[in-house]
Amino acid sequence: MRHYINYLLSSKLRQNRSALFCAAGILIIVLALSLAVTFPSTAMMGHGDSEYGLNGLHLRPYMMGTVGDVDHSRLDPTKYLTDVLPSTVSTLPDGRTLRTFEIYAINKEIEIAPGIFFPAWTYNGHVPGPTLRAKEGERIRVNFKNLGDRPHTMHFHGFHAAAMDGSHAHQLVPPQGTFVYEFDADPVGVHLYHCHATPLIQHLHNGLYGLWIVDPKEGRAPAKEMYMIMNGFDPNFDEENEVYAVNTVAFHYNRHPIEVKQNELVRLYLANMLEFDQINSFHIHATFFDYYPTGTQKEPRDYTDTIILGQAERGIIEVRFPEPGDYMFHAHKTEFAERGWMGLFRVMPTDEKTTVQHGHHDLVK
Ligand SMILES: [Cu+2]
Repeated sequence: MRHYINYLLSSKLRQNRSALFCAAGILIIVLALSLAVTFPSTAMMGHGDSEYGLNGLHLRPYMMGTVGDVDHSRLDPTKYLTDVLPSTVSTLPDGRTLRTFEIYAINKEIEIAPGIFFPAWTYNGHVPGPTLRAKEGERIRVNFKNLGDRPHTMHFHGFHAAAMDGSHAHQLVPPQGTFVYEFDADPVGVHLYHCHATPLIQHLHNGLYGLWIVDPKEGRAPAKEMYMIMNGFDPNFDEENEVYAVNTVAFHYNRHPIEVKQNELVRLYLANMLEFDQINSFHIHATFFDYYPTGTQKEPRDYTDTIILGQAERGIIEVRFPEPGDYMFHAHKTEFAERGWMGLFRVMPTDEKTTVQHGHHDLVK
């Protein structure tokens, strides 16, 4: 670069006054660009083309993450990770369990990265909406109230009568309206619910989605269980995501690593609800996991460290970390990872002398 600048300032050019101004202008541009390359924070922390673009994220140079933290009293991805919506339980005349949930739709401004606010439409004031969980064969009743300012619905993935689908125009629940969704918890697996009002792209991207999990009657093996929805946000409304995350807040699990114990079985209920982008992915470092698509089968389909998911694809990941330390997990799409979809598992040592295990596969016998 120096040679180029010297060339621009060569005596031949200096003879020409206008060329000198030209050279000085180019020099300033070159210096500015080299500064931007040397000190990315200088370039990224300014306001560029978009107030909410990469610049607005205040990315740190040389390490993943953002500067500062969000207000967790408004939205807490750590709490979301293990929270299930409380339900009331009663017994039906036929002896079956009736499980009742209360859900409301409400507009709420959420903080998706430090200092970046998004006018979300939410279920129960949180994005993602609360996790609904029940046992196979239970009767489910969801008392839905729309406290938002436009029609919304709840559309569940899984088995139910057409009248409970929450997808047709006549099934829209107007502001201040209510509807009772009722169906059997079936089939076993990890599913979704989301609003099905049009335009769908708007109602989904704005935050109206959550997990709906049906446990097998016999249960699953004991594990540390967590809920994760991969999502993204378009705070400048250009129909492209500027912020990516798992459970809404960019880099949250980098700032607040997820603690697990060495060798313990970790079970993730994972779904992709990313709008605008065609695919999303999930990758864990330094180990492999068992993957059960939609959680419907007893045997894993894959033993891998990376899976690809389209919108509404979901599944169960079972993983163990045999060594203590910090392990990254992130979208294996670098753009998504560097704009917030990145986190850490912090593996705490145990005293037990256990076999080194990756997933359910014993590597040392
Ligand atoms: Cu809606």
